[in-house]
This record gives sequence, C-alpha cells and structure tokens, in this order.
Amino acid sequence: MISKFKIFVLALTICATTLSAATWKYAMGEGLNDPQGIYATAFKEFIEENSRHKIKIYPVGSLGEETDMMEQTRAGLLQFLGQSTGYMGGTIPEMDLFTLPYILPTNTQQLDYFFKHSKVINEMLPSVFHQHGLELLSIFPEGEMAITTFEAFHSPNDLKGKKIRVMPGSPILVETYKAFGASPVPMSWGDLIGALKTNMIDGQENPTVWIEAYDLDNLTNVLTYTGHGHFNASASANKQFFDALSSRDKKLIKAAAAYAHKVILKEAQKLDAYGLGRIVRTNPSFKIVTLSKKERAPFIKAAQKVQESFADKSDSNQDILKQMRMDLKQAMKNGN
Ligand code: 6CS
Repeated sequence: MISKFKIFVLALTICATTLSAATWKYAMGEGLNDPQGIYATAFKEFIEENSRHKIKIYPVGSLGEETDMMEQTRAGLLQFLGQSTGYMGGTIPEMDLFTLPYILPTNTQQLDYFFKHSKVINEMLPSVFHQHGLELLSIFPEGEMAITTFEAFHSPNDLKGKKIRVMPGSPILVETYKAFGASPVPMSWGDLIGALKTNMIDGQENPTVWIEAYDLDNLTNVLTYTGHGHFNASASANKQFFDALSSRDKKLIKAAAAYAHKVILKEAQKLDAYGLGRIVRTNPSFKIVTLSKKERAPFIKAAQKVQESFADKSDSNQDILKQMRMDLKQAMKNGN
C-alpha cells in the first residue's frame, strides 16, 4: 500500500519535471536542408534527447525576414537565433569581421581549424554579444563566396556601374563592392529573386550550395570565383533567457551547441564541392570563371582600404582584426 506521503512526493516530482520542461523557439535565416538548418536540427536533437525540453525551429520566411529576427531574439520573443553574419554588422559592428574581403582563407582545412580554435570566436566575441543582449553559441562557414552576374567580369573596371546585391546588414559589404568598382545594393534575401528577374540588379554573391539550392544559376549567366570571401553564419541565444536558466540547462545548451558545431563543420568540408558539382551537373551551360592571380591583384589591393576602414571604426574592431590575423596564421600553419 503506497502511503499518502509517497503519492504526494511522486506528484510533486512529476509536476516539477513537467514544469521545468519548456518549448524554446529557434528562428534562422535558412531552410531545414540548408547549412543553418543542419546546425539547428543537430542542436534540437541534442536538446530533446538529453532533456524534456523541446525546440521549435522557424525556417526563414516563417516569422518574417532574416532582418527582423535579431530584434525578435533580443526582445526575448525568440530564445535562439541562427543568422548569417552578413546581416549582423549593422547592429554588431565587430561581426563585419566575417564579411571583410580577402581575410578568411578559401582552404576548407584551414577554415575548419580556424572555426574550431579561433580566439576571436571563443574568447573575444562572447563579451561583444553580451553587450547586445545575446549569448554567442557558434560561428561556422557555409562555403566560399561566388559572384553570379549576367556578364563576365575580370577587373574592377568591368564592374563599373554594375548593381551588385549585398546582404542588407553589413556596411563592410557596401564598402567592399564600392572598392571593387561596382554599385552595391543592400537587399534582403526575400527581394533578390524578383530583382534578378526584373534586371533591377546585375549580380549577387552567395556560396554555391545556396546558388544551386535556390536556382540562382538559372537567373544569371556567369559564376566568378574571386577568392575574396566566405559565407558564414552564427547561432546565439537571448542573454536574459540564457542567464535565467539553471546551471544544468546552461550546460545542456552549450553542449548542444558544441555538438551542432561539430556536425556542421564536418558538413562544411564538402559544401563547396557539393554545390559546384550540382551546378555543373544540372546546368552544364552555366559559365564558371576563376580569376587568375593577376586578375585578383586589383581586387586584393582595393580590399586593403576596406580592411583599414573596418579597423578604424573602433578600438574593438582594431583588436579583433589583429587577433583574427593571428588566429588565421595558426590556421594556415595547422590547417593543411
Ligand atoms: O543571400 C542571402 O541573403 C542568404 N544567403 C545565404 C547563404 N543564407 C541566408 C541568407 O539570407
């Protein structure tokens, strides 16, 4: 015969555990099958396998534009945010570090080492995110930036007057394409397809997995590799929500982020080859150009000014760029 007391304790335990079970909202700037979706799904699986909590993922478009999501997260309407770094520099200036031209390598091994061991990411950016009401969980690569246009280009002169769409949250992307001779047009993802179809713009940049997945290779004629940049994404949590969690749940979220980071970094090794391979297979007439070392020289020269402009914006930018260069030196040494 179970005593009344034991029934009371049992009811209390069930109630406490059910009470502690929550459903957390995770919004991101991509779909479930895209790199940010791979990260978010791995994060969700880890949380749900190791706790009673649930994660509800909102892919891009389900809660509005990618541009709105950071505000919704900072306001606490969302608990987690998956965001492309190209949307963040306008709010968190230091995040424009990841859109700087000719800083990140294109070698996937070196990138893998950098995104695993970078002091900038692991030691410097967390406090920067705190200042913006966010808890940084991860930053990861999605593939080399490739520029798709209607006409081929081989020099900044060829880009003169060409309207190139750039992600809407990055002053550095605007400065970069101006330095490359073009006329940058900041525009959210939701408007890009229509702008290409109506020739409102002359080109855009994205990694090949995205170009192929969203048919951008059928909306332009040429893909050009300049080696100037890499597409990166971040995952973060609302800081107030995170700080209020039990230490057990804090550890759970950090462990889920570490697991998802490992999953996406492994995947990231093959994204470029996968994206380009599919483009070549499904769209054999699409022109692929890789600028030569000589052709890249004027773009690399123009990029110096943009790098200096980033550093001049604040001591924090200066410090973070200095550390980035040291991190990348380590990555070049260890990443082959
Ligand atoms: O070009 C963009 O805006 C989109 N590109 C990628 C690779 N991810 C999401 C982003 O919104």
